[in-house]
Formats: sequence, C-alpha cells, structure tokens
Amino acid sequence: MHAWPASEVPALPGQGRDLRIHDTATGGLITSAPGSVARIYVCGITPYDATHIGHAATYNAFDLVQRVWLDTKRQVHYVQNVTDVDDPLLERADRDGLDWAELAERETALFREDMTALRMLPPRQYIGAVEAIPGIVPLVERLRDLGATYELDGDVYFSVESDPHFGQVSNLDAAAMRLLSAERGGDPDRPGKKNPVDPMLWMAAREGEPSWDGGSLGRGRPGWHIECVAIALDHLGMGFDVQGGGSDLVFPHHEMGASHAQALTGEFPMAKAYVHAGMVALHGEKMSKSKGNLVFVSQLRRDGVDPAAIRLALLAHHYRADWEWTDQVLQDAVTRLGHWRAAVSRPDGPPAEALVEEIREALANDLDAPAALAAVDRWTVLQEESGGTDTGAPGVVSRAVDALLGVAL
Ligand code: 5CA
Ligand code: ZN
Repeated sequence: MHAWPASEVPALPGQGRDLRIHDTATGGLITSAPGSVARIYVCGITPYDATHIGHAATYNAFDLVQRVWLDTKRQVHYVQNVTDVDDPLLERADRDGLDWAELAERETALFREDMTALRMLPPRQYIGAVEAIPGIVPLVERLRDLGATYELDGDVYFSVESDPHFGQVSNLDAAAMRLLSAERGGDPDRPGKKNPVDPMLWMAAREGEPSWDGGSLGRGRPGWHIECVAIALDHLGMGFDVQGGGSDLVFPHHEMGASHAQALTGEFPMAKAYVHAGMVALHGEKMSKSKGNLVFVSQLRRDGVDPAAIRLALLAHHYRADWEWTDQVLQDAVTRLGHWRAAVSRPDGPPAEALVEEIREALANDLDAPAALAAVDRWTVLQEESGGTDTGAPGVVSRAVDALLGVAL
C-alpha cells in the first residue's frame, strides 16, 4: 500500500537529545534507539470507520518519538500496518451492506488524508494485512513445525506456553488476561483450548467470508497478532526499538505478538520498548468505534477547524494520560494557535535558543509535550510583555515548533 506524503522536518540549531521513554514491559524509562537507525513499528487502524481523535492522539505520540530521534540526526525506519481484513471490518461491511474491501479502501484513504493534514510523518512501509498474507502463511507453518501450535476444527492456535517469556509485556495475571482476551477479539471460552487465552494464528475459511490460500494450512485468513509480527519482522527484524500503540493493545495484541516473534526466532525481546498511549474519552467513556462515541478528525476539518489546532489539542495532554475530549480542549488549542501565530509573525522577539533547549528537554523526558507547550507559551508572553530584539528568533521558534511538535505556524 502507499502511505501519505511527508511534510518536511526543518533542521534545528544545536544538539538533539536522546529520548527517554516509558516501557510497559519493564515499567520504567529506557533510553531508546542506541543505534544510528531507529526502528519503530506502530499498529495501524482497522479501517471500518474514520480516524477519530483517539487514533490521532496515539499516532501523535509516535510521531513525537520520531521527531525526537530525527533531531538527534538518527535515521528512522517506521513501519505501520492496516488491518484490512478482520472480524470488526467484516461485521461493519455486513451491517451497512458494503463490500468489505471497498469499505477498507475508502477508510484507509481518509486516514491518509487525516494523517497528512495533521502533519504526521508517514511510515516507510505501509502494509495491509491482505497483502501480508503470503508472508504470514510460512510463519504459521514454521510455528507449527516448532510445535508451538495446535488445531481446533481447522483453526490453528498459538500455544502461549511455547514462549518462555510470555506475560512479560503486560505483566498481567491469568484472570486479567482472560477477561481482556474476551473483550479484545479472543475466544477464551472455546472448548478444547490448551490455555483460554491462546490466540488464533490462522482461521479456517468460513461460509460467506473472504479467504485465501494458506498452503498446508488450508484456505482461511490470518489472526490479528501474527499480521503485525509478520510485517514487523519482514521489514524491521527482531530487537527493533519501539513497538507502539494505544494502551488497549498491551494485552492481548502486543503480548501475543511478542510471543509469536520470540517463539519463531528464539530471540528475546521482540522490541526494546513497548510504548503505549493513553485512551481518549468522550462523554466519560473511551472513544471507540464499537461504542460510536466519536469525534472524527475529518469532520472537524470539514467544520473548518485548522488541523494545527487539532494537533495542539492533542499535544496539550501527556501521551500516557487518559483524557477527555471536550469543546473546551479544542477552544483552548485554537486560542493558543492564534497566540503562537501572532508571535512568530512579529519581526523580532526574545532569544529563542533557550526555548529550543526547553522543548528538546521536555520531549526527551518521556515526551512531555504539555511542558513543551508551556515553554512556547512563556516565550510568547515574554515577547508580548517585553518585546525583544532578536530578529532571528521568531523564525527559530517557528521551525522548532514545526520540527519537534509537527505544528506549522
Ligand atoms: N488494527 C489494530 C491494531 S493492529 C487496531 O487496534 N486498530 S484500531 O483502529 O482499533 O486502533 C488504531 C490505534 O488507535 C491503536 O493503536 C489503538 O490503540 C488506538 N486507539 C483506539 N481507540 C483509542 C482511543 N480512544 N484513544 C487513544 N487511542 C486509541
Ligand atoms: Zn497491530
């Protein structure tokens, strides 16, 4: 699949800082991406509805990760998937009388437009589950040959016992895992399973559902977790720097993905850091396609909201926090954007070097975007109150806000 166009990232004066980021697996901060090429996999959308603010907030977090790395002159290898065949997509297509493939294509196209408008850096590889199937089948066959799978009525399951490190991403107990498995696409109550949370690797073809040639596995379609593993291993290999997504992916998705990859390769860990963004809520509940309490990026854009204001609204919250979208959140962002634009359009201002360092320091400290915004606010207030004579400063601020925060002023 093609991704979306990249917006330019201006180079900044001075030295970027190494990113310290929270790793779910160890529960602490780690200094990420020791090498000159940083490798990141971020789970993509299931395209049965438009991009909502919750999605945008999660992609914003991983966009910041990359901007901090780029500021240190590292190259970034970014891979993202599109879950363009899965139960929720097929159910929605069925409900609305649509062709599932057309629905996926339409919503993926809209996602690209939203990401472009929000100035999110595009992945180098943007891969659909369907196009990944030829790479998934041999991985499932290999897992089977390693004795890590079993079959129930033609469906191939992964046995979590086959990875000695299973459980080390989420650190949850068996009861919690079972609950989350039932909520998030698993089938813990299916009779015959070795462990209730064992996930499906390959689902045998069902009447009326799309299916593909699975070689020795028979016709069917891939499970959700192996999809991301196949794409990540194909393009990034083991031991990549960041596996990213929202906190609702910690279990089962990222736990199972890590175990698939570790069982396949015998190497540990799949990713050096598992990084998770908090959940955005609307009217007191997690924004989710299944509940329908959504604010769409595309709708806000149609309503005339500047994408830069949407981005500032996201940045006003720490990526790990759970937070609530309200009209006030957007209004505050619109106001802030107005102040910032007025400030950088003045011919001069207070020196900007210290501000650039403050933004860098805030983001390097586990992506503290709210602290970065506060630093820019202080510079604009100082300029309003006491002016300043540095003619280069507004340009430096504008470039720093663009390069590090993805906001075009
Ligand atoms: N296709 C899978 C990942 S392989 C999937 O979870 N798709 S999704 O469309 O449901 O979600 C896409 C990304 O948005 C995931 O990282 C998910 O964790 C994140 N996300 C979904 N809802 C919210 C929300 N309310 N707040 C923050 N992030 C969210
Ligand atoms: Zn994924």
